[in-house]
This record gives sequence, C-alpha cells and structure tokens, in this order.
Amino acid sequence: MHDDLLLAAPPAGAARPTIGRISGVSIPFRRRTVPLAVTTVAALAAATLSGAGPAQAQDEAPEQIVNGTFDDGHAPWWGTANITLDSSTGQLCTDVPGGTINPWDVIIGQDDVPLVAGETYEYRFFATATPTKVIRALIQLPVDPWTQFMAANPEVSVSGNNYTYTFTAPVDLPNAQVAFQIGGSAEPWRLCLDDVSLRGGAEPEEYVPDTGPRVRVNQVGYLPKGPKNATVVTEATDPLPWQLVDARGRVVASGRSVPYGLDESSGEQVHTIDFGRYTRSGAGYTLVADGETSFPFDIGTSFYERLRADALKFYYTQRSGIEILDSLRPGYGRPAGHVGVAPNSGDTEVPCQPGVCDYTLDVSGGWYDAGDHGKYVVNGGISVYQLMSEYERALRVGGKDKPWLHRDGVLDLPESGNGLPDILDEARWQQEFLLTMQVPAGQPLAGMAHHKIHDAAWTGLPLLPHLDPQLRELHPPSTAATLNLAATAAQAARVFKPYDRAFAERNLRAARTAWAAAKANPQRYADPADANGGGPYDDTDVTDEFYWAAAELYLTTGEREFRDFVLASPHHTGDIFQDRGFGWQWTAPLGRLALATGRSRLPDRHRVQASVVEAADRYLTTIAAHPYGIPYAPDDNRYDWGSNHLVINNAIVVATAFDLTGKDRYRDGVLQAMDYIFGRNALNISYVTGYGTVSAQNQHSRWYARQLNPDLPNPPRGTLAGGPNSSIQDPVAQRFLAGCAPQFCYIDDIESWSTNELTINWNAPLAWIAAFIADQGRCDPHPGHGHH
Ligand code: 9MR
Repeated sequence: MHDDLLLAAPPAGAARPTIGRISGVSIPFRRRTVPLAVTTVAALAAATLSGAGPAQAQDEAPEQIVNGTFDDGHAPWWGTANITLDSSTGQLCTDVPGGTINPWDVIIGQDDVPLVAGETYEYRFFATATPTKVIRALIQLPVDPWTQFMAANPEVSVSGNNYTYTFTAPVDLPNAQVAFQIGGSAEPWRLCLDDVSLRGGAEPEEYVPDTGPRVRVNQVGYLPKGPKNATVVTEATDPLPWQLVDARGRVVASGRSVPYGLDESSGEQVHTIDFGRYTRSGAGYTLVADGETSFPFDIGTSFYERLRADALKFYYTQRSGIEILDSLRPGYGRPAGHVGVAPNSGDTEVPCQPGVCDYTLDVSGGWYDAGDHGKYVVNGGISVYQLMSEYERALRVGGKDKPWLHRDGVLDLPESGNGLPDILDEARWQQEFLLTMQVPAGQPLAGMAHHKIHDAAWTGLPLLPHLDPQLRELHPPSTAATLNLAATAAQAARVFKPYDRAFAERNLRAARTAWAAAKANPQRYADPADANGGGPYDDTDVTDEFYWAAAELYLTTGEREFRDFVLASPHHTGDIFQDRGFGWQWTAPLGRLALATGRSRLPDRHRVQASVVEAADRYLTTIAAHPYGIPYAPDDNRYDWGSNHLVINNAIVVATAFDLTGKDRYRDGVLQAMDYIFGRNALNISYVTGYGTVSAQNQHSRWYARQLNPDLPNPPRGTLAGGPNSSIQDPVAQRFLAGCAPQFCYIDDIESWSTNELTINWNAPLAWIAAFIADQGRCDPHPGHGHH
C-alpha cells in the first residue's frame, strides 16, 4: 500500500459528496424530498387548507419564535452574563469570550416556545462566525434533564450559512427553550445570527446514507495469495459481467457475478464476485460491474503491517495520568488527565461512592475506557488481556526472525528503549492501574477489585481529560471485576517474568488474592442501575469469569486446584463459541482459547484444541453462506452494540484454528472478515479511521471531538468504530436510523454513542488480528502451525 493512497484525497469521482452541506449540515447525508403520500398528517392538513403543496404549507405554518429577525432590537432573546447582545446592525451579534470549557458556558436563548406533540417543525437560522466555529443549536426542555428535541452541531463560517433542520416534537410543551450554546473555545470569537425561525407543519426528513458505488470491496486491500471477494447491490437477477481494472485502466481479469438474492443483514438484493484467481500485487485497482466502479484498493501486504502498529498505538492516546507527547503522536499532544490537578478531582486520591468504603485509593494511570473518562476493571481487563495474548501468540509462532511484536521501539512510546517490547510497555500501563483497583488488606472485602472508577455525573462533549471537573468515585467491588483481575494478573505474571521478576511476582500474588476473594464472595454483582456518569458493565453470571481466571492461573502455575476447577467447569466442555461472539460479559471463550494454545499438561488439551477448530468450522460456514462474508449472523438478525469487535473476535477463533492446523481455509476466513470491516459492507464504509477511501472519523469521544470543535483532532489512524447496533439507543441514531436493517444501523456522527464509539476493548481484537494477518504476508507462509 502506498502511503499517499491512504492519506491523500481520493481519486476524482471516488469522493463521497457531502450533499448535506446544501442545508448547512456537515454530516454526509442527503435530505430527500418526501413524496406527498408519506408526509405527516399535520403537513397534509396544512396543504389541504391552503390548497398548495407541502413546501408552501410549511412557510405558512405558524411562526413560533418571537422576533427572529432582529430588525427592532432583540427582546425577548437573552444571553449568559459573560456576553453582551448587540442588535444594532439588524442581526444579533456577540463577542464570545475565550477560556471557557463547556458549550453551555456561553448561551444565547429564547424561552417559552410552544411545541405540540406529533407536530413536525422546521427550524431555520442564518449565522456567521469569525473565525469559523462549531456551535450547538438546540431546542430543549428548559430545566434538568434538558431533554433535547432538536440538536445540531453546525460548523459556522465567516461568510455565513443558512441552516435548516426538521424534527417532530415528542411532547406537548408550552415552554421549550431555543438555545445556541457557544462556549468551550480557548480563544475569543464573534457570532452573528439572523432570521431565526421555527415553523410547525414541516415535512419530516428522511435520512438516506450516501453509500457510494454499489460495487463493494475491501477499500484497503487484499493479500496477493488471499481470497478476493466483493458484493454488488443490484436488482439484476442474472449474473453480471465484471472487470478488474488496474491503476493504468487496463482490464486485468474478468468474469461473472453470482446472484444471491435478498440479504437479510442489509435488506438489499445482492450478487457476489470472486476474483481470487488474480494474484498480482499493485495499487489502485478497481472493480467494475453493473455500470458502477468500486472504490480503489490495493493488492499487497503492507497495510496490515501498518495497521498492527496503528491499532496498538491507539492505546497511547487513551492513557490517563500522563502527558501525551505531540512528538510521539503528532496532533494528539495534551496535558495529563486526572492527576489531582484542578479542575480534575482525581485519580490520585479517589473516595468511594457514599457508604461503599471509608478509604481513598490512588488509581491514577491506566487507559480511559472509550469516549468517556471512566475506567472499568472488567472492560479494561479483557483489553489488556487481548494485548498480552497477541504478544503470547507472537512468542509461539515467532519463527526464525525476532517477531515484530517483541521489539522495543516499534510503537514510539515514552518507554521505548527500556529493553521491554513496546506492546508490554503499553500493557503494563494498564495492568499497573488494574492492580491499584484491588481492595487493600485489612479493609472489608480485601482482595476483591472495585468494579469501576468514573465521574459522579455524565459530562458533555467535547471535554479534554485534564479539564474534567467532576468528582471521581470508586464503585463497589464485584466478583466479575475480581476474577477479571485474577485472570489478567495471572497472565501478566508469566508474560513479564523474563523481563521483570518483581512485577511478575506482584501480579501472581494479586491474582491469588483475587481468586480467593472471589471464591469467598462468588455473587457480588455490579448494580445495573449504577450508570450515572459511567457505564454499568453489569453481569449476573460470572461462572464464565471463574472459568477464565482458573484457566489463566492454571497456565501460569500448573497447580492442581486450578486444573481441577477448569476440568469441572461446565464451560470447559460446553458449546461456548456463540454466533454473537464474545466480549466483557462472556469470557468463557478467552479461557478456552488460552487453554488451546498455552503450554500445559492439561489432560484433555487435544479435545480443547479440537473444540476451537470445530467452532472455526462453524464460523467458516457462516462466512460462506453470507453475501458479505461476515462470520457473524445472529439468529434474530439483530446486531449487538459494538458488533464490529464481535465480528473480529469470531475471526480470532478462526485465526486460532489456523495456528493450530496450518490450514489455509482458516486464514482465508479471517481475511474475509476483514473485508467487511474495511468496506465490503452495505454502507460502503471502512470502520477503521484512516484506512480506505471513506472511513469512520467521528467516533464518539470527548477529546477526539473534531466534529464539535475544529481545533481538536479526529480519532487517530487505526481506531475501530463500534459499528452497526440494531438497538440504536442514542438520540441521533433514533432520529436518523429508525427501522434500520442491521447493517444500516450505524451513523458516523460523534453524538451516536450507541453505534459510533471507540473503546479499548474493540481496538484490542483489531490489533490482535492485524498482527496475525501481517504475519501471513511474510515469506514463511505458515508461521503458525506445528504447536500441538
Ligand atoms: O460496550 C458496552 C456494551 O456492551 C453495553 O451494552 C453498553 C451498555 O451498558 O455499554 C457499552 O460500554 C460503554 C460503557 O458503558 C461506557 N463507556 C463506553 C462504552 C462503549 O460504548
């Protein structure tokens, strides 16, 4: 892969038009004029009365805003105490002070705007900003919880734009608030508003994602000797001719598509194309079929080598408690977060929630979980665990050369050069934090782990970590967190042993203490309602965590207690590799995979290995039956929160089968799963930032919040988005995606936290699988087999 292909603007004709800009909205989607037949009852009524079409009807719907033209002063508009409103020019202007933190630190508003439930409104305004700024335009409840009925984040330019939004009021309310939240800028700037209007009876808007060419490929690339598949969205019933075209425009291969019919994961009719017989490396290929030309892609190997580094480097800028150096990750430098420096209140001396404990702990360090500033032991644990597993895999399959993963300095971390492989430096940053979450000796529940530490209340976006003013609290210890700590600490004990005996021993002691504490308190579950300011991560079945922890303790110590526990667990022989994959709530597969690959004298080790291969065979069947080649097809046709990492975790089971057997079909299954992640999907999007012509770039995060503040960066290259989630729990997804077929339940908007967040537990499988595939590109075609 050529760097410039990934970084530069896409070739002419390939770029996705940002049609939404026409109406001043900068997310890439089209507003489609809704045919009269499907307009709302309210709009139809207005149209009938006036005898005109819907467009005219909305102009004639009553105006709800008082004095939106500012021709004669600006009453009843108000501003916060830190600004002065000036309407002397016929617009409403104000100088916005710099040095505020939150959007709501500076507001211009109007109160007492009536809304009628079920009525659809059109909200318009004109705005200029000097210099350009992202503002928040809201129509909301005027009191706590400030429920937003309309929320937009337009980027306002110096020359100005007209903005238009429609929404349907969910409630009757005599006194809604129209608010422009304009705080949060370090520098002062100037805003002017004009023609602010809210009229009832507008047409509802329909969101149509811009899915680009109907020929769907892995936008990053295919391995020369790997499978090469594509999908075409088409109503055609007969096979279609296709051509593979190289960068110079020559047809280098051709054939016919295979009609599939209706794909239930997308609700669309599709064909598949297999061009795997073509094996020549190169950049800038396209695939042509049904009059459409795919986004360009490469045939090569280097992109996975870059991804294994980028996906791991993600963790550096998620670090808490340390300054992020711009020299190590250009564009991402920021002060240390939560080191006990105001306005932070943590994490060096964190109290418990009231009534939970009467000590404080220094729990600084570790990684922020996701787009929030919380740190959660169960999720943080599985994440560091998968990183250490990636390292352990490299130890097993290393081959003749020193594996890349074992080198010091490949990730450019502050610790690079200390003699430890960089991946272990990064893992240690998190593992040290996890150890601090253990209840100290002498305290009630000593040896258990606090479930989590996070803000006492949810904060808004954007908010850099060091500016978070919320009280931080430790939450009650849980059995799940305790076992998660036992598992990772047991693993860390063997992984770090050759490098740092003392650290290894500290981990093993912590693991044993945690195991004993969990056995003494086997059913302390996290409260599902404990979800203010952070996620609950609740789980009422921890038998799988017991199995996983026992497996890790056994692999490290070889002791009989742990072996017997493993052999007696129902998860040791149960059918644990599910369609829906695995994650923080379902950890039995972590134990089984570890036992299948780790060195031990486990009596039924061969059966355990066979169970992994059987599961991989089932995922291969799922891939083969799927027109997008996805190893994830839940029975109920509903995609889960973070579905992309479940796809990749299933691919890890398949990759493990490759390591156990050396059979190409498993490696090929893994590559097909990655085709889906890199753009062979219904939305034609690569879910990894910076990889592919169109990639996710607005993942929900308080500090990579460029969509809200152009002075902040997008997430770094190599960041995985959560992906389609059928339950669409957030307001943006609910507004735009209602009724979505599974693959369409995703929107690359920073406010869509249920479909578009980034997390440490989603990037971990991405890093693991990228390293696995990068290994396949080496001269030795089968670095993996021969270890059973
Ligand atoms: O990834 C988590 C998902 O499995 C849960 O269904 C969801 C609701 O509890 O929470 C997700 O985790 C979020 C956590 O609660 C808070 N930090 C961000 C996480 C990713 O969205």
